[in-house]
Amino acid sequence: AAAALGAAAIAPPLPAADAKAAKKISPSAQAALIVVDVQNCFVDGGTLPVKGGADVVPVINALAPKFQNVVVTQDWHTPGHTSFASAHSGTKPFDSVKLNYGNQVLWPDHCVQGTDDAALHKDLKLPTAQLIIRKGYNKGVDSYSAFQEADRKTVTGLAGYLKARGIKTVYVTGLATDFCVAWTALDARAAGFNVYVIEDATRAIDLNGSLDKAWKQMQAKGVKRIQSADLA
Ligand code: VGL
Ligand code: ZN
Repeated sequence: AAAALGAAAIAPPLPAADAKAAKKISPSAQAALIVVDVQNCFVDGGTLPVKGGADVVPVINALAPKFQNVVVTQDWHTPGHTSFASAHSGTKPFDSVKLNYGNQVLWPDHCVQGTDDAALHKDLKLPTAQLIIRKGYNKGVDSYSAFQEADRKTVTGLAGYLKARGIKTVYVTGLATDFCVAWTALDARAAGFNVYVIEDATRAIDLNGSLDKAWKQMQAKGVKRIQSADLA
């Protein structure tokens, strides 16, 4: 107790709460905004709607002009894709099965290549986006992550692209927080990037506690959880 009192006596005064709140992040030229799967399939009227999914659109539209680098992803499945419950007899959407590469949640048929369901949300305004990366196009392997498919071996090329362009930090937004956003953020960390997830620019599916689990995993790996208001 005496030591604690001593430490308190010499500790510098804490900065005022408002001084801390005013310190905002300005994304540098070495930062990229990653906009994950803001597609018709994941909003109301789509095949795999995420609750409140469309609410991320104005938040992301306001964030994009703060970035010199913007990358967009699209879930882009073949018809009969292995992540669809319809491809596995005796299953229904949201069941889990074991496939040759590991556990797979089964989904309704969604984001099929070239369909309107797989198109980007019409109100998304990202005129400066430099790359659209499509994922999940191998029929027998899912890909939540924008970096690596679910076999944990096949890469999409995104890490190489970002590194070749000198990007060091990524800010991940989009749908869904607990699946494609979380896997993208975790793989970005594993690839050596500084990673932020902008929470209010995401919405979750939250299947059997998946959202809580995803934040815990991200926190454990050093992914930083911020709000859009934290950016200048
Ligand atoms: C996603 C489930 C299936 C996502 C994609 O974008 O989070 N979730 N496919
Ligand atoms: Zn999918």
